[in-house]
Amino acid sequence: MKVASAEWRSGKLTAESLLTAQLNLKIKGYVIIEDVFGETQLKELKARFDELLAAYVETTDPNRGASRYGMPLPFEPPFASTTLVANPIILQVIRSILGEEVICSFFASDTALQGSQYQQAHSDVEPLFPEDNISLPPFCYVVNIPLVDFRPDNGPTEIWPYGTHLVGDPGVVPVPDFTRIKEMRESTLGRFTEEEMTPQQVITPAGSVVIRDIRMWHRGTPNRSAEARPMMAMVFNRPWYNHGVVEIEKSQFDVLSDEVRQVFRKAVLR
Ligand SMILES: O=C(O)CCC(=O)C(=O)O
Repeated sequence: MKVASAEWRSGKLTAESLLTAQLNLKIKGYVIIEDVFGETQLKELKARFDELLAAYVETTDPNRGASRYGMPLPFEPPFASTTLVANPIILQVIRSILGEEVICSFFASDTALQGSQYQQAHSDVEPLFPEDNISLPPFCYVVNIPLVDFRPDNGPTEIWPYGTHLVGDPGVVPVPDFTRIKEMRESTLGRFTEEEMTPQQVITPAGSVVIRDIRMWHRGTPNRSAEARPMMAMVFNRPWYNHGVVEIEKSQFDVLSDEVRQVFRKAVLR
């Protein structure tokens, strides 16, 4: 969805825009907010990201499937800018569903390099009440920030919207062990998700932000281009949900605005 300039200026969506975002998240399981970041900010983010990724790849084996890296990000500039980690519009949307007390509990990235293959479709979390098999209201959102345009050829994320985020049956929700991707893909469920339920590619330009229900089934796809396909990944959740923890240098935390500190109040300070 597009945000009007008056909304960017005031840092607040109108009631109608907010409703659009909420309906997308609740019914489809995701919403894309366009034009959140401009060229200058993107360039700065990408330049620093490329340096970190090059060093990481030197010392680390692929950890999200072949030629894929889940890389932690340092909570410092240019990544830890307020427009990125506590963007007023993004927070307004998330808080309007998860409540004012929302916290950020994950700050990292996912990169598909040339040669990466399909991941098994998966939800990022196990059902919260596995013994009851119930569909629950949203409690946790992933915020993905593409650092390059997501195109059909460079490994865009694929998603199964309109309902997979509401499936609470632990016998059905795919939560793969990434060492068993081949086996999982050959399973009944792996075939079913592809043949009976066609996924959608997230094709969106750099500068947009994808907010998705953490439960929605999704997967990485092959990057057939020569360049890496990086995206930042943050997780925002209701404060009682134990998703993870962000680590922040005390000196970095001390200079954060009150607004940012509020969202990162459960971070571990080093
Ligand atoms: O990189 C992507 O597009 C998705 C990655 C992902 O879902 C994962 O590694 O769990």
